[in-house]
Amino acid sequence: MWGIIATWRMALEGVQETLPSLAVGGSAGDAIEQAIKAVEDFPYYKSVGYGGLPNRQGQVELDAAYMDGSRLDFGAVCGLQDIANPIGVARRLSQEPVNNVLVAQGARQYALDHGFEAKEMLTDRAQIHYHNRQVELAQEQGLAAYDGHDTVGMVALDGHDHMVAGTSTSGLFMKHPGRVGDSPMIGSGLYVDSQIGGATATGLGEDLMKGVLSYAIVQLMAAGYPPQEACEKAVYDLDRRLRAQRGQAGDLSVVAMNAKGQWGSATNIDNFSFVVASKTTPLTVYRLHPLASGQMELERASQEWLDDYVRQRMRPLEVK
Ligand code: SD4
Repeated sequence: MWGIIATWRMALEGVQETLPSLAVGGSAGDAIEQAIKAVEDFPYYKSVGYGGLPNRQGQVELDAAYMDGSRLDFGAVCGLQDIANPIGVARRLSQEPVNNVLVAQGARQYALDHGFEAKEMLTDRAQIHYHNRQVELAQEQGLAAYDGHDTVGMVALDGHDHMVAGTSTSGLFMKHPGRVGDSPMIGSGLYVDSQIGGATATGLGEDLMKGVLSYAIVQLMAAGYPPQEACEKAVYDLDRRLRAQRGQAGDLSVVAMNAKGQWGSATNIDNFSFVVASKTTPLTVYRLHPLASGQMELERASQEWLDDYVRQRMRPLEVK
């Protein structure tokens, strides 16, 4: 069996690129790195890699993580600036005996020392978004600075029963400098064990971390839950708990795949999209709509919706 599942429609092209290789025994690790790099390199996705939105001081700080589900190797970078592909650095760090998680200047120095490409990651377009948001914040009360954040997270299974997970993000728009979310945190943004399965999350990192959500899903799968039920239970339980204790819950969205290539997804927001393909599932983008019961209504995205998603992200921007 082989398969790959990823958060958001933006992962489609990257995932598609990996399928010829995965189908003939290519490695899950290479698939994750290749697919996430494709998202990092696309300048119009404003929450991952090049073109990612900056923090409130106007600097792009990137978080990424890579986990190998067989050796349980884990590497991550937090607050990395001006390096083209954070996922590659996270993967390289996962192979180190120690010093697997590096932040800020130390992460950047490591990347440069190991031959990773230096690149100015703040685009003109991201600067317009930043400028416009500052104008909007000054004009309108109650506007959330944090809207528009889509982390890419993926889990892959290859034909050698090997599973890998990865994440990459610029985090929340207008975040405090140095702020780190769930994406580079083992167990929260991602977790994978080749004997069980893997999961990855997107949404409000501060809340995703409270449930250590990816690890929780893998533990539910270990206890026998199919991926779909594991995702629904983990998201529903955390959402309910947060609402009961704190009066509100941030965005929580997850995808998971088990060691047999079965997959699942859940969310507490409307219209969370994800991409999946496996030996038995043709490449598909789904849109998810949560029902009051905690179960999910799964809708296959139409070609019109897929095209519109990219058109919206590439539309000309006006300076406010
Ligand atoms: C974070 N979880 O930094 C990330 C942001 C994200 O969809 O996933 N947005 O909190």
